[in-house]
Amino acid sequence: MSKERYIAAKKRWAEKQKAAGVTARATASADRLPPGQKLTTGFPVLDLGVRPDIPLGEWTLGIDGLVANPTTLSWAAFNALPQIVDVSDFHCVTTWSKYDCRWSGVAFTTLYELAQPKPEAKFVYFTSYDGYSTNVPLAQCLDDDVLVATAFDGAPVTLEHGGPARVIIPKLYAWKGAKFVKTITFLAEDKLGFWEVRGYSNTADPWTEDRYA
Ligand SMILES: Nc1nc2c(c(=O)[nH]1)N[C@H]1C(S)=C(S)[C@@H](COP(=O)(O)O)O[C@H]1N2
Ligand SMILES: [Mo]
Repeated sequence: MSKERYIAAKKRWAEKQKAAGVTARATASADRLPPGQKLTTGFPVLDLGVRPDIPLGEWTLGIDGLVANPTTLSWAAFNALPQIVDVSDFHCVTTWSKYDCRWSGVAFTTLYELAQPKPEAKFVYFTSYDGYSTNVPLAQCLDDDVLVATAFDGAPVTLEHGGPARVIIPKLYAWKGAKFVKTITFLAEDKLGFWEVRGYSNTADPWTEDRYA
């Protein structure tokens, strides 16, 4: 979380506590749930009604656009890249949040270093095997908690949750993370994705309830 967001969250928390007549902090997680969200312990599934079951032998991840080194990675080549584990909270725009999601896979920064985007590249456009797409500024993709995940809680990401590989961008509403990811394209200009052209916010910040454009 950026310092500004952290301070804003603390300020909202303080105001809530004051309104409730609380003088001492009661729980450590009061400022962890973004405004308008409800905590769930389950894991709802959100998709377009299509779950493309790609055999691993046919799966590829393409990295293209404004890059010095365009690549198409096989499942074996992708999994041979350095792996990371990141625990993060998940916020869906439909108001559910899930804490402590333990994802593992390849850091976005690793794919960035591999592809060597040109200086003009400022945006990233993700396309998926189900026809979904979404777009994110490159700077946000380079946060150290952004990854292409192949496992959740130590087990392969299931098909319903976007396996074999899905994008996780914890600081944004979850529609910015493409399940069933197929291609990562680096662009100079922004290009709106599936939900972004249908009225969802382009910036998608859970802390400011930046839900719809
Ligand atoms: N390819 C693809 N990615 C997608 C979606 C989708 O329909 N297709 N839905 C998005 C939305 S709205 C959310 S909340 C999360 C849901 O992830 P989950 O089904 O694992 O909870 O995936 C996002 N990524
Ligand atoms: Mo969502």
